[in-house]
Amino acid sequence: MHITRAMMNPLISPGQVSPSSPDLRVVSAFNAAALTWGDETMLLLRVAEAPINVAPDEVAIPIITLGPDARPNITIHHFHKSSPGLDLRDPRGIIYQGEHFLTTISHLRLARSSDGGHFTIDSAPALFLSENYEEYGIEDPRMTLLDGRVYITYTAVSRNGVCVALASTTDFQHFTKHGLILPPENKNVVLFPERIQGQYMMIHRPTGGGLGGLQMWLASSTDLLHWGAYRPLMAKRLTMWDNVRIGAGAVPIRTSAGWLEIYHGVNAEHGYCLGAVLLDLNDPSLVLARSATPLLSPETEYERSGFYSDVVFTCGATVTQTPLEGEVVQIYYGAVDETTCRVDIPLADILDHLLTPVPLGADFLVLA
Ligand code: MAN
Repeated sequence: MHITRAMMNPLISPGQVSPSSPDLRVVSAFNAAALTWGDETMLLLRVAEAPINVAPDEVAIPIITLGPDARPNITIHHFHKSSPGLDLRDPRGIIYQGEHFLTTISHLRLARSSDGGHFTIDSAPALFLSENYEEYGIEDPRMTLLDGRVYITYTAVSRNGVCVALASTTDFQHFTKHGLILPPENKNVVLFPERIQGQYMMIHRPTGGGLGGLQMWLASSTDLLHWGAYRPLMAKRLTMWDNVRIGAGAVPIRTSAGWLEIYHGVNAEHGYCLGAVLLDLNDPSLVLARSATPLLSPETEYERSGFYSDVVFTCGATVTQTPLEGEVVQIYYGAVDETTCRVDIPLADILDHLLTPVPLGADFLVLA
């Protein structure tokens, strides 16, 4: 398989992004939705920011409060690092007396490029926090073009949990928020780019504890706002590379062999990796093939060490036609929850990787 990381990786680093307010610094610009729009590649970046001027013996938590005029104000909560009941082990968040908070607050920012490599990043957010259910941030967008409108699914985080919200635009200048479409705990929602059997469809990832948990599901809708017909799609595989958790990544790509979905899988040895699954074109609940080994694992320095080490995580891919390799899938991915990178893989190579028979272990627990 020809896996080519962009020579210029990371394509976008936090230092290139201006903060949304003078009280904040940009920690990460990552997990971007991707869409081909005319002659350009549009990325919708997740920009994570943290408070500035924090004393070395303190940790500061940014939260948005909505003023009477509904304008978001950032409030910074300081915790002394030696406070009893404070758990600082995960750089992404703290637990204080049993309650979870995030160390950064995320919004969504546009970046555009005519070559898929050099990006111009907007100086202001495209989508910012404006609702109570977004008070801890909005994260990990995916963009799908449907009926001439770009729909954006994203994770909305608040004290009430991790939910999924929908927004849309037709021009990348004006954005409309449509509200929550899935209650907590749920994330990693991708919308299929066309109706299937007359229905809009999504892949989502409920985050249940105990039985099941952390596996991918399908749902259908007739209006993109009200969802139902929930059914499990695929589970973790106990002795394979995706044995801890899985979740949809890029928006599904139509191929002659089926819907190609690039998803993330986590394992204790390598961290967050990317793999692929092929779903039936007319009935995506039928899993036709699934990566026996990852397509991409954290291997380079910029994928192995940083804000949250050993992570490659995608929210979007584009397909481009090349003279030598035919259609090439350009997967944009976040590295170590800090930067935006790209890896190119010929579509034919991904399909070969998927369709080459491998012995299925007894733990190949596909719920189809
Ligand atoms: C979460 C996701 C991402 C993040 C990974 C790795 O599951 O929501 O935002 O990239 O964890 O930290």
